[in-house]
Amino acid sequence: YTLRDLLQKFEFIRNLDSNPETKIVSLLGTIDSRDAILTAEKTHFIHNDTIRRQSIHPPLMTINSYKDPKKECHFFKTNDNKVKPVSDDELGMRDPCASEFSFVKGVVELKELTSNDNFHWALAVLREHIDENPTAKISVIWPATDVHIRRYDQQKLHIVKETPEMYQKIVKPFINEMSTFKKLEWVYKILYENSEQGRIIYKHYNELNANDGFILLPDTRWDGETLESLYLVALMYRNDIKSIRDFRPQHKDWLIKINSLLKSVIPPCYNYAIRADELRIFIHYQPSYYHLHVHVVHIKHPGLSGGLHDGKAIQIDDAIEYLDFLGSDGWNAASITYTIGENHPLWGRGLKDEVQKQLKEVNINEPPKVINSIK
Ligand code: M7G
Repeated sequence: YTLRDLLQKFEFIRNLDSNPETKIVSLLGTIDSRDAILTAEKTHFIHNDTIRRQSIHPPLMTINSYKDPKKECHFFKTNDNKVKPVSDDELGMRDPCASEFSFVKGVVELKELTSNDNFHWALAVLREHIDENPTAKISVIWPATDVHIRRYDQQKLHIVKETPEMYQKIVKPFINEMSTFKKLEWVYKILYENSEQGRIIYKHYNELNANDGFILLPDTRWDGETLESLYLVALMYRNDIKSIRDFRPQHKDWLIKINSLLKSVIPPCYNYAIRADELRIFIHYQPSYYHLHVHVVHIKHPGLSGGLHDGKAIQIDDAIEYLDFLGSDGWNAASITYTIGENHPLWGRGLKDEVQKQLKEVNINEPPKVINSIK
């Protein structure tokens, strides 16, 4: 099925989540009687023409070489698959209002609401275009598993301090169950079967040292249009690190190399419209997928719907730095505090009980059943 077919067959069941800040809505439904999650996200406004044209002509990827990524990344693939160097004109910033798709020149309908003193409000319809100014990014997960549905469903969050003992007893067995080929198939398809090949931004791979390498590509969360919500993901070839818990001092040099490669490769890919120190580079704990991958996000990214802002993100710089202090067992020996939703399987599999135990140990009682009742 194409995404258009999937949309036509979608039968609504209920709302999963909606966030007016991030302008994302997720619905649960069925397609051919199997569960489906439909997500729509409004795209940002045009205010930098250069970036939009970039994403239409994605940068040419570099293979096996990161010696001079800047140079390589100044070449782009055009739609008819030719390689073209970037002109000076394309490198410069433009007047954001000049575009016929901007919210200045691109207003096709306007309904003035009110004005008061020096304040004026109106509703507007803007000119849209599928390449130049698309309205929204739509994605479908089908068939969706229970894990997907729980992940997207609105849920109550809790702060958990996971000790090394809790990791061994509760989390590690869960991670082993989640590390099957089937659950990580999309990762292997990108790494080994050319899935999403046209979207790859950078590939660092050397057959003699395959474990060293990674593939950098846009995360499905990114609309591919708005630089300020840039969201990339770097998938590592090595499969011996399932989560940050497996980081050991001997991984330090490698992690440092990955970190600086990401910082040096990404800015030229986007015409230096983003700088290295505007990139938030982090990993999640708990992640949804237990195969090492690194998130790279623009510092201005508004809300990461259950990611950065709810305490799952560990900056890669911190993860590296701590290896100096954690001893030979690395992150295996740390207590890690993070946020987890009640729908996460680990909450029911023991984290809930442990949190209650920890609170009792420091004499924090359960809240009374009725709070602030007025007699
Ligand atoms: P995570 O930390 O395991 O999960 O990150 P979480 O962020 O959901 O907590 C996995 C990342 O991979 C997420 O940012 C996903 O949006 C992204 N991702 C997931 N899938 C299935 C794909 C995919 O097929 N392609 C791409 N490019 N990214 C994906």
